[in-house]
Amino acid sequence: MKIEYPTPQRCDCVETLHGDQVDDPYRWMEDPDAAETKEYVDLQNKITMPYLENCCVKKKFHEKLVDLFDFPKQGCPFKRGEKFYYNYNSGLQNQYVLYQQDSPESPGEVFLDPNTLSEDGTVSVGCKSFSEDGKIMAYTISVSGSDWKTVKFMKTDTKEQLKDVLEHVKFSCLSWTHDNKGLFYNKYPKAATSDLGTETNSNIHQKLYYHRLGTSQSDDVLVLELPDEPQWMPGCEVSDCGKVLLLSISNGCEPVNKYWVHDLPDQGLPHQFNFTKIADNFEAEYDYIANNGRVFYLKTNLKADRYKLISIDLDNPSQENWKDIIPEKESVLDWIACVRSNLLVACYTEDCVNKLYIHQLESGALVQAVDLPPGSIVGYSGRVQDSFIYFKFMSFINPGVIYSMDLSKGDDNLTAQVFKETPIKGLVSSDYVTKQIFFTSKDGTKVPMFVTHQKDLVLDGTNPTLMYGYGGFNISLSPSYSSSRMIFIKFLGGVFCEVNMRGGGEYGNDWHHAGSLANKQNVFDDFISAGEELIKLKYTSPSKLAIEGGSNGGLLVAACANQRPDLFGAVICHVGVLDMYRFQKFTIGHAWMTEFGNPEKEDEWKWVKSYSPLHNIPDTGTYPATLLLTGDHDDRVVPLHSLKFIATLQHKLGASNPNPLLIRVDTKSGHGAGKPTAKRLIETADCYAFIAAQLGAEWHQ
Ligand code: X99
Repeated sequence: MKIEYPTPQRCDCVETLHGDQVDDPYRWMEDPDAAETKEYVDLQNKITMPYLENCCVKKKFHEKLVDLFDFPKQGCPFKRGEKFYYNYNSGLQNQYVLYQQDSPESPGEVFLDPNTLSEDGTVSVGCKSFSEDGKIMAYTISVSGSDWKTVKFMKTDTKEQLKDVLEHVKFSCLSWTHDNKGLFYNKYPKAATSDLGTETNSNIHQKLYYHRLGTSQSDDVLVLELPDEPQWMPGCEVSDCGKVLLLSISNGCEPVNKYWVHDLPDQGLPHQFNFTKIADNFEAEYDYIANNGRVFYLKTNLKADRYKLISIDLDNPSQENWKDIIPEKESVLDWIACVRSNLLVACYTEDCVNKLYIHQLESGALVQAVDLPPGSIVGYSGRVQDSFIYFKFMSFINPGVIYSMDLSKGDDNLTAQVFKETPIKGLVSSDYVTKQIFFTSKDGTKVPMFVTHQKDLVLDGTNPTLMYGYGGFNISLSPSYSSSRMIFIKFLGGVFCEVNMRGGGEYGNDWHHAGSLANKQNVFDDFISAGEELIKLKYTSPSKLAIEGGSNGGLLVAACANQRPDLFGAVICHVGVLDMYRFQKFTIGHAWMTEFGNPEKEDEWKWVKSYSPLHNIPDTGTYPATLLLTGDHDDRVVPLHSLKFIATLQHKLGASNPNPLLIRVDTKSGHGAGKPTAKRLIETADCYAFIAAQLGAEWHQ
């Protein structure tokens, strides 16, 4: 079937970039408010939507997904004040509901239900932060998936809403002073438009404020501004004892920060802020874990590629006096929490699966390892004042188990009890297997991937296979359950493969740096090698191999499609970063220069020049079937990346390519966070319908 693509105007925008002539004929698409841009989006959707509707498994997939996703899901119970809370979704609710209860075993009652905030579920609740006495909950609201937040407040006993409202909030901390009178948060100077989240202007000059309950936002106390450093972001938290304000300044997405501290009085704020600089050079990351008086325990990567726990005496803070409490190990320390005043719960990543350990706080000595099957820890609760923990475990074939551990009876023979299992619907876990395969990448590096499929899969090179990856920002992928992937495996005979390329955090900061900046190509090489390995092992063949990624993973799949169009049968690219010459100009894009480099510097521009998806689309040849997805309120990776890319792809190859080159632009949708279940399921069914159609995967009931 021949598709007639739109023929958008090509303007004569040409720029000289470090001596190169760079055409940008679709520059006009960078204006989201222009009538031409909106019209162009409509034209594309009018081709894509009917195309997807006509893919033969679309309806079946959606029906099956609605059925198999309809099981209760919940988070770990946590204690605030005298009450317990947990997030719960009965199955298909658009947004999780927050319940309040007297104990984790007693029946809860609805405390905050975001589903009541809009008809279609596009208003979501983000962070929640309780005052120290548990009497007030601050929470953020976001509309249509935008990163912009409104902070609201409610009383936890009567559920009464307070009249306080905080606006212009994005990438914010929310941290209460222990007098329960107010909180610290971050605010940007002003938002540009009324339809928040559709604008593209750069997010700079974030400031740190303190809001006093019962007062107007315009009277908030300015705690810190950094007028000479518009891109720095100053977040803070109050120590568990309430006596110290811990300031963390970040400059981009690299795990490094400045770390400043300030004493807080018992009531109110200091008259003025003169921070003590504990670390002031962006050399390492410092993350507050606990304190015992003036001795502070911080997680850091200072001279520790895979992170460690150190202590710093604030009365004696120079670096030669810092102590290692839990030294760096072979595996990566992901997070640590202090519980029961003197214990630490530490979560590590070992070969891409999570492990939990319990340590003593002061000595750092190991108390015990928690026995778990291979998988991920996807939820945790338990704070310094609690003598219990809850954690949630998940794997590719386990939709979630919440365990509890009672720490009130000493340290001997601590055992995790099953608190809540997730009933698995329509599937028998034991019919499926997950294997971890280590393959050799282009430069000889060993890289792991997980494959999950039916137990009786035949390795004859014909299985529809979906490869997924992210590969950046020190973010690790670990096993997780997905109803749609299980449907792909069970009803389409599929193989699902998650690849742990360099650029992620799976093996520490060195693994990250081996796939960022000048080394970014290693990420694509690893992913391509993973595909070649699956073919070599007879799981699949190029025409049966689909790749999917989002955000930085959208960049991944687009770069791989450009470099190896012969290797893939279908490409699903969600909210991708695709114009690597201009990403830093829009919203929070400047923060990614720590990962991609600064295109305004000639040496660093050369890094992105070699792989920027928009600038490396082949001029001839066959391109794999491609579906781009974005949302009109994606203010993390603005839609213009996808719009310019699809226009260029269709212009260069649309007339000759045998495979469809499509874009789906959702309205009232953002980068992903807060997306209502109804939208998620439709979008997911669209993606798998496209994949099944391109790979020729048949539905087996
Ligand atoms: C971000 O862009 C996160 C943005 N962000 C900050 C925050 O820079 O949310 C920040 C500073 C302080 C507090 C909170 C924030 N991220 C997060 C990247 C990947 C990430 C992102 O969304 F590291 F996970 N990207 C989209 C990277 C390329 C595509």
